[in-house]
Formats: sequence, structure tokens, C-alpha cells
Amino acid sequence: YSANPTTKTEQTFAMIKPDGVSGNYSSAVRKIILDSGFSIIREVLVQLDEDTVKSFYAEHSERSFFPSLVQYMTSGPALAMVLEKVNAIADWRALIGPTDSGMAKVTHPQSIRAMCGLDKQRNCVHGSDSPQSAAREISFFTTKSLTGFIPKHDEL
Ligand code: RTP
Ligand code: MG
Repeated sequence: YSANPTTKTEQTFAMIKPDGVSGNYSSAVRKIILDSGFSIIREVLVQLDEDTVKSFYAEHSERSFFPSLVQYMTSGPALAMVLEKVNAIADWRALIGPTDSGMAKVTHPQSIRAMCGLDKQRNCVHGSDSPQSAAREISFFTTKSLTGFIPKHDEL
């Protein structure tokens, strides 16, 4: 990993979670992504199943909110994306804002979670939190079998 992350082109993994897709925020979030200088390298609309969410969020498996997180993330389609730009990982995390959307509305009112999230669980978007997470999450989605993946329609 570069000592000077601002000069390194990176890929990160982003997702518009089920509340974001069902709330019709996909096009607004995509516009912010593109206006912020990211290229969308891949995107796929997915209906996540329980096993996929449990694996994706395995680091949280012992947390009290885990069953609720699995229920939320399987509640409808999500839009998975690979984003690329210089310093993509940190810049995407900065753009989405803090985990708790209620807090984001107060402390980071310009953030994506302030715009379209609802609370500390239904926070509209995901972003990889480190280069290690980005590599894991991108390969998780790009090597996964296509079962459950929904072909993306043209207009989002
Ligand atoms: P993400 O992984 O989805 O980008 O979110 P994050 O890094 O900001 O937050 P993380 O701690 O990794 O939590 C993963 C997701 O679990 C849900 N959550 N619920 N009820 C709760 O206290 C709680 N805490 C976290 C959120 O959907 C969060 O994004
Ligand atoms: Mg996280």
C-alpha cells in the first residue's frame, strides 16, 4: 500500500443497500459517485441470501445486531459496485459518512448516509473500510457464482 495514498489509483467495493434501492436512491447515489470522480468498473443488482450476507459480514457474526443485519440485507435487491479512482477507499468512506445515519444528519449533513439513510442499521450504502477489506469484498462479489444475481436494467 502506498505511503502516499492520495496518488494511488485504487478500487473499492460499494453497495447501495436494500433500503437505498427500494427508496429509489440508486440514481442519486450513482450521480454523486460519478460527480466525485469515481469510475464505476462493475455493477450488478443482487438479491442477497442469508448465507451470502453472513459470509460478507462475518466479522460481525458475534454482535447482537447480526440477525437483524442479515434480515435487513436480505430484505430486497441491493446494487453492488466496484469503484475506481485515486484514493478510492478512503474517499468513498468519507463520502458515505458515519455508520449511524441519524448521527450523520447532525455531524455530516452532506454525506450520503445523511441524505438517504434512516438509522444506525438502515444506512443506505456500504463501503470497504481498508485496502484488505476492499480486496476481499471485490473478489467475494466477482468470483461468486451468479446464482441470485439479477441482470441490471438500463434505467436506475
Ligand atoms: P458497512 O460495513 O456496511 O459499510 O458499514 P460500517 O463499516 O459503517 O459499519 P459496520 O460496523 O461494519 O457495521 C456493518 C453494518 O451493520 C449494521 N449495524 N447495525 N444496530 C446496530 O447497532 C448496528 N451497527 C451496525 C449497519 O447496517 C452497518 O452498516
Ligand atoms: Mg463495515
